[in-house]
Amino acid sequence: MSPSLPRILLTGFDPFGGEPINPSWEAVRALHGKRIGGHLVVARQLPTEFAASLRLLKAAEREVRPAILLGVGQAGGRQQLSLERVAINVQDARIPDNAGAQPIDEPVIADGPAAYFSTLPIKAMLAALHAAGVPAEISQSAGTYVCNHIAYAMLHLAAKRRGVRAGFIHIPYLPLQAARLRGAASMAQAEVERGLTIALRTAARTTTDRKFGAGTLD
Ligand code: PCA
Repeated sequence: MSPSLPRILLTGFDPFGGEPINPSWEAVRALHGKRIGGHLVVARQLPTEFAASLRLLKAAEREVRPAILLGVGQAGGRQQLSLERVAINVQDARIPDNAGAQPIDEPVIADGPAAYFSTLPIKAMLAALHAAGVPAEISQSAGTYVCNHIAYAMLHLAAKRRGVRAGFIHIPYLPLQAARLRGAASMAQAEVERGLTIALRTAARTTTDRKFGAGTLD
């Protein structure tokens, strides 16, 4: 593996909300060290904590100097890979984070813009996932918890660095979680890893996004 390859900083979270496992970290850690689309993947775990996740992200970004930042998080209840279109400058926690913090209506970055759009080619990524038979959708909201916080922070960091792009993907529960949560949707880990690989390869190779409808009425 050449140290001169451009890098992808790929993050997953530790378990939260009483779950024993977080599928985002399980999938992300499996891609650490892989070469995807001419980039070297560097995987890092972030705590599901507002303050500490931001500190760790900033330190990892300084160390890795990625060309692409992709955050991955669990979205229990979602049925497919969710390519996030937008991150908003608010923290509004329905449950306390893993450090016990529960910010309500506070900004992620005090003087930041209201929102950032993903700078990854989400439509091209969606098309590639569908072509490969991976269930995926565009999501119009990453929520207001730690994932949105990190998605916003990644886009804020990327905005300050020329040519650096960032985005966020929410993933469903793993089957072993869904087995305890009656009726919850799930996706097998191997399929999540395959999907993330396709999404990253497409992101790495696509500079101009495609244009086709993938919006919603609600
Ligand atoms: N999902 C949470 C935070 C950590 C994670 O994996 C969220 O969607 O905000």
